[in-house]
Amino acid sequence: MTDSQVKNTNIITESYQDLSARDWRRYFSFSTDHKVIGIQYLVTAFIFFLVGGIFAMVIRGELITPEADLIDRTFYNGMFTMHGTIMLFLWTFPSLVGLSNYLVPIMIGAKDMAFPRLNAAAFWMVPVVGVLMIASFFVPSGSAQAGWWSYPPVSLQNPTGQLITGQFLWILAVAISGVSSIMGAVNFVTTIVKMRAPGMTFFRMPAFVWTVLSAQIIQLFGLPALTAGAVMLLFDLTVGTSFFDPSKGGNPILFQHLFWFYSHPAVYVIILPIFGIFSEIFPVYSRKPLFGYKVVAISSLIIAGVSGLVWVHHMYASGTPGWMRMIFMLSTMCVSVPTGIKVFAWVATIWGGKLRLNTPMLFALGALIMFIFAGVTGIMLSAVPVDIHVNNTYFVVGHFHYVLYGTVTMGMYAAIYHWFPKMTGRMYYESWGQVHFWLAFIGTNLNFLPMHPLGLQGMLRRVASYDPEYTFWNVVASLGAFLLGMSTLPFIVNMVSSWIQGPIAPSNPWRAIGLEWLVSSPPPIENFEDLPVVISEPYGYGKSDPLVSNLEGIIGHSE
Ligand code: HEM
Ligand SMILES: [Cu+2]
Repeated sequence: MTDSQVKNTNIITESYQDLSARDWRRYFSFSTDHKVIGIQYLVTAFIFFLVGGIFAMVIRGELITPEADLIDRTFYNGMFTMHGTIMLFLWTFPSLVGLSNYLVPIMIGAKDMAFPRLNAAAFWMVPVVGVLMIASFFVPSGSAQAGWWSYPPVSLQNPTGQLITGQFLWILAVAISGVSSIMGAVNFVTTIVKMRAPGMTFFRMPAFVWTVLSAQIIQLFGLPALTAGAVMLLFDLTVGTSFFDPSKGGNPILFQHLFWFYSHPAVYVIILPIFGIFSEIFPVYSRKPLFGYKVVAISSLIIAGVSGLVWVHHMYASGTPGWMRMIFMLSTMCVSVPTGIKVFAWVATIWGGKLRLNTPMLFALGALIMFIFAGVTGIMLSAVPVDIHVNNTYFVVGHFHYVLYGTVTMGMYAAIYHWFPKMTGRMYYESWGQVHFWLAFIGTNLNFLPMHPLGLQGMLRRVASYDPEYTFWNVVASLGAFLLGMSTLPFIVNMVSSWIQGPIAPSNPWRAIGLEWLVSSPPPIENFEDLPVVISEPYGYGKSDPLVSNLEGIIGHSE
């Protein structure tokens, strides 16, 4: 580069850098801007993803040999408990809430969320949850060890007799996280229902917004059950009530109902926005409208509804009577209908399209393939005889990691790459993105596929040692896990270096259709100069209809 070129880029970037220098400090403040909050959520969640990932490495390090020789068995219990808890409550939920926070107001043509201060308060509870969780490693009892679902009576054991135990901090953190999520849900539902721009009818909303709406409705009806269960458990643990303690006449199965009444639908709170990401990304990189948009949109609501009627499939082995198991087996299988419709719609969208295999598309395709596999093992598990056979084995662990890593985490990566230019005003480096994808895709399959034969052969989950006959697949899984852990490095390098010095992003690098792509990258403080007036349906790929009637007014006259 010659000197004059360097000077030139400096001039072009100056105005952006002014903004980003100011932004840098805003990320550490009680900002009420939904875009700042969105990025605060995403970065915080990713830091906890790394923590949960390190715990996963410790677990897989222990499991590379049959003997429990790397760490103490009690510590192992703490590791899988905190790994699962952190991954769910501090990675998937907050990262998706962050993405939704960033995108939903812009996608529906609003200047912010309905309740900006509530939004900021909900975010700042997340670091509190994280600190409580991590602090639990430093109390005398050590961290919680009763698994991420914290069933009594195991979770009520308190050998050290202290008040502040790891389990106590765990319950407190989960309860706070529940309150934060309820606050978020009130905000999202109100925003989507009340803040849409003129002309943005429900059936003109991008499918992603439909999925967020459906997911947040689940939060509203489900979270009170979990939060109530957590508070009752806390009372049992600390002040001697006996809601769940069988030795004092309590009923531990009641906790399982309260827990799963929320925690099954919770998996849809997580997966629905990922379905939304698929529905946004496939049309852009196939240059075709989303196939069956209205049906896809409505399917999200149907999935949310049915998801409230299936929770006992986690309790087939909890002494549930046969007739009840049959009912829940059938209702569970019903969820596959609207889900199958969506899978069909995505495949039909991609089919015959002009595919561009950029990093976001690769991640979305990889995630879709792994979701289809997880769907097959999921249907297997919904069948009572299969579940009774593999209950509490590695088959289940394999299944849900295909969902939580293969689909959710990979889908999150697709979204981060796709909207990175919009959020930061910089392009990421494509070749690093490709390396990240292939390492992650191979690593995920090497890591989690072997868990299925292990489970079918009878290897139990939550054990630090195992019979030597299971060694082979465990070695493969651990090597896959280390590869997967390493795959995160090119991602971090890419994100940090492109955010600091990547090429400046235009407002619409992917030639995508949507309100967020009409405004600058990053969007101005209140997103739009004037509210957009929406005049056509989303996904007009291959058509030439304009999306809004007042483009000039939206982006302001300075451009
Ligand atoms: C490199 C990535 C990962 C590896 C190697 C890994 C490995 C494991 C292993 C081996 C277990 C079972 C431990 C045991 O039962 O003894 C486990 C449990 C679990 N993992 Fe992961 N995992 C990874 C990523 C994730 C992600 C991204 C999520 C969620 C978003 C997740 C959620 C869970 C949950 C909920 C449990 C259950 C914990 C419990 O039994 O209470 N994992 N993981
Ligand atoms: Cu379930």
